[in-house]
Amino acid sequence: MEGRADMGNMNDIFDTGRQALQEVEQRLEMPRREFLQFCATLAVTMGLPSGAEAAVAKAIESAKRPSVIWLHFQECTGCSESLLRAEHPTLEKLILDVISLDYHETLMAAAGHQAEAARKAAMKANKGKYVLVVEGAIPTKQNGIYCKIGGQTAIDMVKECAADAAAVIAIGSCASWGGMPSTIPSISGADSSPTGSAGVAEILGKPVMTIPGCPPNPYNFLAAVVHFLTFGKLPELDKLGRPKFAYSRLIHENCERRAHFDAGRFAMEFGDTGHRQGYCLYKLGCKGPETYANCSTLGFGDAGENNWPVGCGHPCIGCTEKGVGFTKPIHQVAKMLNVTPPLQYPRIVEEQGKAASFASAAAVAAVAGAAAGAAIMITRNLGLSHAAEEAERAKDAGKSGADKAGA
Ligand code: FSX
Ligand code: SF4
Ligand code: F3S
Repeated sequence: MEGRADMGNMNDIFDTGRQALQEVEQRLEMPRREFLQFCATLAVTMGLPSGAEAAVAKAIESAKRPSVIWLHFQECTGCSESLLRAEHPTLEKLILDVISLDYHETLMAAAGHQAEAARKAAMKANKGKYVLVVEGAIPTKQNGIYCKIGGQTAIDMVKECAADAAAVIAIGSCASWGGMPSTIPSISGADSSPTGSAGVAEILGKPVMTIPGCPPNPYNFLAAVVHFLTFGKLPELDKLGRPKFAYSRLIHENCERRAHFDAGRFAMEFGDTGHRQGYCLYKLGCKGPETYANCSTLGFGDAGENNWPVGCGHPCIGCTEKGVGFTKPIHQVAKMLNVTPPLQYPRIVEEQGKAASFASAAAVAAVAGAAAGAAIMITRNLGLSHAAEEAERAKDAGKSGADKAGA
């Protein structure tokens, strides 16, 4: 993450806020340069203009820690786990310094009645000011009896906690729209998940901020919270409640394998030559072309570049996208939402498939108009390369059949 931070006016901050920085350095037990890089990274993640890192640093320095109540319902705790893997700073430091985590079932020491008392006390003391974070889906069938905490259903608890919250954040796909627990089983007559799992907005009957992903990228959550700290309000959201800074571009638009897609070079099977060479995973069912998220640019877990599903060689399953993740079969090819191929396919060695010539692309574009021509070309290229690959496979199958016959 550090390498991506815009270090723009870091020296100015060093000069003007030395005292405050010394304090924050002690509090966070983090070198000031690392702290400022962290602020710059968050500002870049939020898409703020150069220089905004100073405002972010100031908001964190002032240590106005909002009380956070974090509820857990139907989920795997992967959202919290992924946050625990954020290194700059660690969640532990965030808990102590950026937010005041007053209730979090998996992390708090208190248990039973003590835990419930801590939640009620935090809600009372911070009425109208606390941030409610919900992780996990909420079961609705049979009045919500499938998830109860302290004898209270998830439905009642989320309503009670949301009533006096300054902001509600649904973290993860489960809380955003139902996610994995809302998957309808493929058995005849099934029209909902066994427990009728729903997202927070559906239960509250009003929009909330959502950070979908299974798990979501922790930096998107941190950036949204820090936006709240810095500007006193949540960032701009799309119609699904997602922060636009993270979910306004298709994964396919910024994918490192995009050049292979445009050139018609596809992995056809896990472990085949194309897969080993990092070819596009579209034909293995990659949902990047219909999934909005910043996974391809942000990466996960501070483990360096390429640390995201496609970077690791697995097709994106569309985990951030309602109607795609946990709904479409993993190997079903994606719907192309935004076809933006180049005018001419890159002239590099095509080991699989045949690219159409620039002349034929120009001819189609001239007849059908640029946009329609582009769509036709991409379809044509997919078809051509697919046909070539099928022929190649048939040849291989014939060869191995002949080998076996000869053996
Ligand atoms: Fe798990 Fe969170 Fe997935 Fe859900 O993440 S990583 S099942 S989105 O609620 O814990
Ligand atoms: Fe990347 Fe998937 Fe798009 Fe291929 S289909 S370029 S792997 S996002
Ligand atoms: Fe999920 Fe796809 Fe990103 S599977 S983590 S949206 S690459």
